[in-house]
Amino acid sequence: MAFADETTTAREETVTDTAGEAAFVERYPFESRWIRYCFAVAFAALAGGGLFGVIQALHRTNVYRGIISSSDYYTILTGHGVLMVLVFTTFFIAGLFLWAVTSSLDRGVASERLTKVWFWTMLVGTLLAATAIIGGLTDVIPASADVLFTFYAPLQAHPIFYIGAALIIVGSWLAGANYFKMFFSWRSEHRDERIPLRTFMVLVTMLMWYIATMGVAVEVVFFLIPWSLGIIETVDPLLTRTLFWFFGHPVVYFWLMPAYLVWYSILPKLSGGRLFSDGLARIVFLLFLLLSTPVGFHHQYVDPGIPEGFKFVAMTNTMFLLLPSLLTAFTVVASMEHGARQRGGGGYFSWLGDLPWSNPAFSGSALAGLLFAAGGFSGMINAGMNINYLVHNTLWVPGHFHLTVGTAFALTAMSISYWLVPQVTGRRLGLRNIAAVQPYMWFIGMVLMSNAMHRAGLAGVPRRTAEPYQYQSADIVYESAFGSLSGIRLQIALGGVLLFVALLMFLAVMWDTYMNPRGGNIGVSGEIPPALSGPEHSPKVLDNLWLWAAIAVVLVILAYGLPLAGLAQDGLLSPGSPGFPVLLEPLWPF
Ligand code: HAS
Ligand code: CU
Repeated sequence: MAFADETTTAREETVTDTAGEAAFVERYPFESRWIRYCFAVAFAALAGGGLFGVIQALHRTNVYRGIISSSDYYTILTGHGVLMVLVFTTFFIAGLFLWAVTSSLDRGVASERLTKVWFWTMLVGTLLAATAIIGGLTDVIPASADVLFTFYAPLQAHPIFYIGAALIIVGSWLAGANYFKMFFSWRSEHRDERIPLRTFMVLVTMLMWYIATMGVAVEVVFFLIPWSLGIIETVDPLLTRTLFWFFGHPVVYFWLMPAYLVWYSILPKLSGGRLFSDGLARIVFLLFLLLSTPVGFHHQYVDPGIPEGFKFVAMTNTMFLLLPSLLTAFTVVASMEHGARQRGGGGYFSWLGDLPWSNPAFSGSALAGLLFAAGGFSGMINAGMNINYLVHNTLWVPGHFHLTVGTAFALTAMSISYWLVPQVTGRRLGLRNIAAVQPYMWFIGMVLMSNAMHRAGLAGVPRRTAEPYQYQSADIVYESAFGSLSGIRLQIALGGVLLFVALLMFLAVMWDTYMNPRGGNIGVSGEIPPALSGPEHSPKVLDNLWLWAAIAVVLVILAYGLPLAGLAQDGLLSPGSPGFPVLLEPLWPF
């Protein structure tokens, strides 16, 4: 498959080349360096997380159990989850956002020191948490953290795991402060202008993030850290779970909104056209700010002790929360169609063939969108209180989130790196033929794995288990209706291996790019054409970020005030539970 050069295939009148305009790295060398550092940590986490992923896929499907023993399964699963959804995501997003704000405001960071501080805070946090997790595999490190990425009490990790997680979050707050400082300095010179779209998207995402992380910050700082240090003896598992899910749902939009930033601002240009509507994009982001947090109880439908009425409210809010994604499906596909028609495409559907499918930055983002549509539908099923009882805690749920965070986010991040990394390094993309195939490899692997996971979940196969035999009785019920469970297990393992190969291909391309010489034609243009319907067609009140943030806070208080007060009524630490397993290892040398 040949790799089409975006600058040569796109039509002149829709995507202008930036001949003469300095590449991003030359204009913003400081920002580029820290974006590169963020991406380097993100890709290292992806490599480690991917390795853990394929090991556990082979182990739990019984295809190959020679690498780990089942007693290490939860260490590997925790490593996979934390590296992928906390480290890879957060660092990639920090770099992407720095690029988005810098390029759309056309100005560098307001404080170089702050940039270094947030990066190092997040990195130290990552190293602490990773040390605790790796400690589960070796006696050399007297720590462990086999608590999975949801770190539910009463499962207890070593304190450095929680301290590390807290530092990652504090670092992300400081990164947000950095973007806001850049915005304020721009605002002082552009009083009456509309906020440039990419900066608007970053700021709204960060406001949502500030509200969402309050839940987990309270959980970790006031309960889990003192508890793991032995300062308090018990915690209330239901209260801490509720605080976790206060954060745990909106965190998924912290992953999705950066992917949407790419789909709204870069994908239309890669398609050869322009974004359909700037105003609609702003509304979508504001809807996420308003509705992301008051829905967390949809992860706790089966938790006893939370009145059904609150769960019902969360379900209703979740259904409203489908709206911004459905609007996105319309706007982004319309923009792609516009691009295809600019490239000479026609017909109702045949324009799809005129999209630049051999450009991996395009194909990866589009395929990520396509699989997200499927992930969105399984999300709708999760969200129904009654149907949730059928799928909760089964393999259906990992099937769902590998399509969402594992594809909508991860594949978009990888594919847009093919476009972004040349700009922040000044080097031409390496191994272009491998890059052109890589998104398809991910797509096929994920279709196999996630489809099989969904089906296994319907057969009652539980999630979070190392043992394929535990659910053998389900085979009898299932075999006649849907095929055999052993076939499903094989598809999961095969999909997992293909995903791992795709991941290695991505890393090879990044490495080869880094080895390319700097300077010359980097093969991509960073210019992004304006929307067909620009911000002037939407009301100015959309840019009043403080108003929307205030409304979002009120909605959170309405959704969470009473339930939290109810949980706290019998005391904040009761009904209490001691930690399991009990960890009383010395804190130092670790
Ligand atoms: Fe979810 C569980 C409900 C979205 C992640 N979710 C999870 C977990 C994770 C996760 C990690 O209500 C597991 C947590 C755990 O460990 O326990 N989820 C939803 C709903 C949505 C949703 C209603 N989830 C996400 C996103 C995630 C994510 C996004 C990460 C990024 N989820 C749930 C529920 C549970 C849950 C329950 C609990 C389950 C349980 O019982 O434990 C919605 O936001 C989805 C809306 C999406 C759509 C799709 C629109 C389509 C678009 C595609 C456009 C196409 C393009 C390309 C651009 C309606 C936008 C076109 C290409 C061409 C070629 C034309
Ligand atoms: Cu959720």
